[in-house]
Amino acid sequence: MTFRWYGPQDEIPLRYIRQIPGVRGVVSALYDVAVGDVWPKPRLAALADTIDAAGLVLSVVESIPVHEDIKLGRPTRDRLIDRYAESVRHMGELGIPVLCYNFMPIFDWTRTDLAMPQPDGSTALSYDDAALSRIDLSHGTGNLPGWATAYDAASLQALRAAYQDVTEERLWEHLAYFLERVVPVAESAGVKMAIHPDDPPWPIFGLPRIITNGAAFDRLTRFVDSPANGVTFCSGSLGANPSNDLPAIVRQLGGRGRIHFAHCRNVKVTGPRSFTEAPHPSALGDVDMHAVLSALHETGFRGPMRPDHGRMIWGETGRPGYGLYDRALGATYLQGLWEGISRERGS
Ligand SMILES: [Mn+2]
Repeated sequence: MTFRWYGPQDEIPLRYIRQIPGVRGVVSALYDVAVGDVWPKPRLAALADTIDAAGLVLSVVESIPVHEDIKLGRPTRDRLIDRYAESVRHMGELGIPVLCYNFMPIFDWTRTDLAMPQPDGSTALSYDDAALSRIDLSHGTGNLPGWATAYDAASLQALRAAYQDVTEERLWEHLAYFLERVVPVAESAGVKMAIHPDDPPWPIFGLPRIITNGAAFDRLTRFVDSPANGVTFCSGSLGANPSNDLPAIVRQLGGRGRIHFAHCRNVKVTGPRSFTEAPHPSALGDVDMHAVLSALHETGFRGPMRPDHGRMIWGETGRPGYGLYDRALGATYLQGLWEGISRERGS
């Protein structure tokens, strides 16, 4: 069981993470390296040492961001891909086994409300496509929850204009180009690449999104047919679309040994392209967590898992989705479920 930590700037100290029952792995990154720069090996080693000193282990890097020029297929991409591969090589040399990354144009995970009040008094992240369509991006990302300072008006406009010609198929080509060059490096470095599905799993702001379902996972893993070319199974991202059969996706990808990391969280689908993040237990959302973990167990998954996001409970304040308490509850719930499944299956 692992837990995401935003580095020394995180309000949650590693010594607290160490006290969550059964959590031994940390998921982290170098958050102050400019996108497109090589991650210096000494900096990555220092991060791993800090985590090690707390009695934990850096088991996943999430994420090394992919530069927009790579996603856009611009001529500068070759140099950027070389640098990306160099960072992956550094991971391998330090024995960090899994890299979670994504290939979403401009926007990473996106929500329309970062603190939607819930009936129990907690707050949760939520998304509503109709609310998203009302967000005015003409002045930059100031009106988009969680993205306030990311892009000013001019840079966002230029970037969105650049994506006008990038159809889904072209984005797939750019992803294939990237993987053909990075996966062989990852394979020889002993690093498993694990793409995170797009969140939410549909196009937003007119930008293409392609990693949205099991068929996309399958296509991606066949571009470069290497065990190093795998996926992060995120039950919350994929579960936002009720047509995704989560246990079937686990069996399909896990059966081929391509699930290298699992994000397990629950969502309540509240309408078409609308959802609220729910507490982890199956009964409280639309993800059948028992079925998901059973499928993971059955296909031999023994890699790192994390509770992904949590609600804000017990008056906690902090980074939306990344408080301590609800994620800690998620981690213990998931371990209880896993223990039950393991014992029933006699392994
Ligand atoms: Mn996730």
